[in-house]
Amino acid sequence: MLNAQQTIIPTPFYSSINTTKSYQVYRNIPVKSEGNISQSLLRDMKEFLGRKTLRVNSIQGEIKIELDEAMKTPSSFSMEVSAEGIRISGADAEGLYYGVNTLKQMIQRQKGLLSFCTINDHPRFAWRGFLLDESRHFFGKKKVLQYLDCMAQLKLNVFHWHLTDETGWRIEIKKYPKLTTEGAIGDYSNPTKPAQFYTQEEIKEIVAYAQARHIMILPEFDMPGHATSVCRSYPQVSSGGEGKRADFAFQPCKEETYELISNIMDELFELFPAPYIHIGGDEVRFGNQTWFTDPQIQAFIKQNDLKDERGLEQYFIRRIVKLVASKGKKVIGWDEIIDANAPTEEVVIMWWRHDRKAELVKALERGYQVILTPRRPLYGDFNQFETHRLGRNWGGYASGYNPIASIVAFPESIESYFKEYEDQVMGIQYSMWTERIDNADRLDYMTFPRLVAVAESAWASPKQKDLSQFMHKLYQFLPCLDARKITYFNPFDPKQTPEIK
Ligand code: TNX
Repeated sequence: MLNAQQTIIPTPFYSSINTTKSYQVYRNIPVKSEGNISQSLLRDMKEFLGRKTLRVNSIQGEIKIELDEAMKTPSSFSMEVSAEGIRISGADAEGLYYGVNTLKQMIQRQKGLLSFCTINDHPRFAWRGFLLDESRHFFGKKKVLQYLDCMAQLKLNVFHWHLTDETGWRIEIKKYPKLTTEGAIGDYSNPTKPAQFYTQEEIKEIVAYAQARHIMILPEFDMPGHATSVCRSYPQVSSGGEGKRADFAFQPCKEETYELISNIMDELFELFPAPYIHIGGDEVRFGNQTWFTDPQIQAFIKQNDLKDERGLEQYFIRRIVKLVASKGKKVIGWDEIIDANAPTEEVVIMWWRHDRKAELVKALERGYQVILTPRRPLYGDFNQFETHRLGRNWGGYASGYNPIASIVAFPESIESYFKEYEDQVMGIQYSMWTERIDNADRLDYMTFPRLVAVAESAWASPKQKDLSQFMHKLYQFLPCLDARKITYFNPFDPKQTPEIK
């Protein structure tokens, strides 16, 4: 008989097992609750028991689900399997949700025959994220809902939705209809593809679906660079670079620009209840050449004592941070925004440039909260095996890819950089950029099963992490992906699944 550490993904913080005694769950087991428990959670548990291939029999004991306010760790739960049945205690709604989720995994894996055991569990990180880029290629509602289900099963809790970028604007904004009638046309493979985007009604439905699974949706509105799709739709706010990168950046010296951004944010904040908005802030220098020559912009830099174009970029970021704060939210931005020196209470840094550890250290030293999503090992558009050629790599195919093992080893692999600042590390995120991913099968293939390893690193305590045990559990988990009809790379037989195009 296996204990919870050996069967559950992600690995629980603590479990002890008595292998000589077990409790059989039958379909007709009563489900009881104590404290303020969500009705949908109870309904869900009952439905699960009814749906499964469990037998009906005369039973002893019950499943008891209770809120225990004495439990202090957020999102924590405990579970006890004994002759009396199963008791799940949760510190809060998330804890209860994860407790029920864990019990479902156990019943499924062990066909309802559970060894007596005790589990005490809580996440290592509060931020357990997954980014999906739907600007470069659009995958649509059905795919997003399926991924939210997978995330919930893996105890991931933030869906970072990259809905705006150079290629396309993917969300209906009532005040600026051209964002979708024009800005949503085309994708990375086909610039004339008819407009693809989410209506506000669809967004509301997806946000509610995520909320029911304790997943926060973080919208991203990329600025001042990567703003081509907005700038082409509303040229009065546009500036930018040369050639392909014309219209890449907002015109940072016009009041009209800030008005447009503010109005768009008002609609976004109506749709997304998250306390944060991601404002991008990356790679501005890729397409802001006109900032260096436009007389109006040059005069503005002088008038405002901004030193240079980089100073202007930082001015823009500080202004947006203030704007967002005035609307009661906080900003998250890519690590380029550290130097804007915006207040640490109002900004969270997402560190992505794995080759610039100094930026991570700088953010921590300056007191920012940080989320870790370095290209290596956490970008999903990177290859996952040495023979693969269609994804990105860094420094050569032989070693520049992101294998599962490197994800399981993260973030301990870089812990010397944040050791003294653990409290400021909110968590980790897998980021799925889609320039090179133009269909759902390839999206699945690049996401799975690596996302399972991300869940392990985001949830499990470092003391519990063990690569060979994880791989053993992953092998058992693959049928769950089959059941969901998800295409995946098989790390146990890499040659058998050729690289999916
Ligand atoms: C860098 S992540 C980007 C993205 C690309 C990604 C591709 C970031 C802040 N900028 O715009 O999609 O690399 O790997």
